[in-house]
Amino acid sequence: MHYELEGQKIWVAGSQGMVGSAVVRRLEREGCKILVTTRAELDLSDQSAVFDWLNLKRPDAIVLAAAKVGGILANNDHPAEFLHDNLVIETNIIHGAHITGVDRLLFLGSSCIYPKLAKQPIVEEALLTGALEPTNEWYAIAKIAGIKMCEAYRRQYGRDYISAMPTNLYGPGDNFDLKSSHVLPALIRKAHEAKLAGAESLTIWGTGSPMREFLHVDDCADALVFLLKTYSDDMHINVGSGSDLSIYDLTRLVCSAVGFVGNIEKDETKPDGTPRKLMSAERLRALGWSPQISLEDGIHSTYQWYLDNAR
Ligand code: GFB
Repeated sequence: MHYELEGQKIWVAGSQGMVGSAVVRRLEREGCKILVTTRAELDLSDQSAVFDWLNLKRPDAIVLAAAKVGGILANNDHPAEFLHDNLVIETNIIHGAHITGVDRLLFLGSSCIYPKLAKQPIVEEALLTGALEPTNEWYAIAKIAGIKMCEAYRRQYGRDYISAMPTNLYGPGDNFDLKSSHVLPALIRKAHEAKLAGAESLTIWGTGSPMREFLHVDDCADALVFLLKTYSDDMHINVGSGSDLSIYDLTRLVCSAVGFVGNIEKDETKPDGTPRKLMSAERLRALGWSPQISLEDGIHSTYQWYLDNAR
């Protein structure tokens, strides 16, 4: 399958977010016309506004990177918003795409769609084979609904809608707010602030033993554009780096990149979440894609981005 992007009109929904903006940067090399919207221009939770906008702009394809996202505590504390906001965005855009005749759409899920205790590395077929991780089941259920919508519109209407499941992402444009962020940007900020304060230690959440896989957002965007050009299948596809490490080891890597030499304390009143979620990268590798940015390089460049932009 080859979907030619040159000359096509591609809407990146969520273009102001970390993933959407990386997809825009990557698509700029493809010779396509990129449509973007700000929150003020188009409220993605407003169904009629989304349908009207699609009717007016008539994109050829959509990358659905818009979502309400957050780290373990944000997910745990705001189940209603994580479920509702994501369902609304997905139904508005996927159904809107169908009724306005958009034939190609790439939906972004998440590795948390898989069962909490799935066999590792997690293959795509593990979806819906077991109970979800309770801290993020609301987000996971919304994302599973999005995957199933793509599958349903393929099956019933022959629409070429596909789904990709990125692992834990990080990079430029990330959220560094300590309450709502994911672990990697939180650790960069904690290590940086501890270094400036001359602190003896920094504190991580949980036991430090959960294993996580990380992928730089520019690698993720490259994989998504690759899939947009080459992939057409009912089955969602994992987008990961293929290796993982413990949160404690990640903390040591971040501290070394930032230059913080103090101790690492643990706040075990905070949740660990799922013990491990390493996705199998085999399906995507077999198609000919693999990541280019090592975790060490990615942490260094993201720290630099934080120093230049986010502080
Ligand atoms: O990245 P994170 O928030 O999300 O946390 P999940 C990963 C692990 O890092 C957990 C630990 O075990 C956290 O307890 N951790 C240690 C920290 N220190 C910190 C810290 O300062 N901040 C944060 N945030 N974590 C999310 C899901 O799960 O992953 C979402 O909730 C989504 O739905 C996302 O799927 C990719 O990997 O646990």
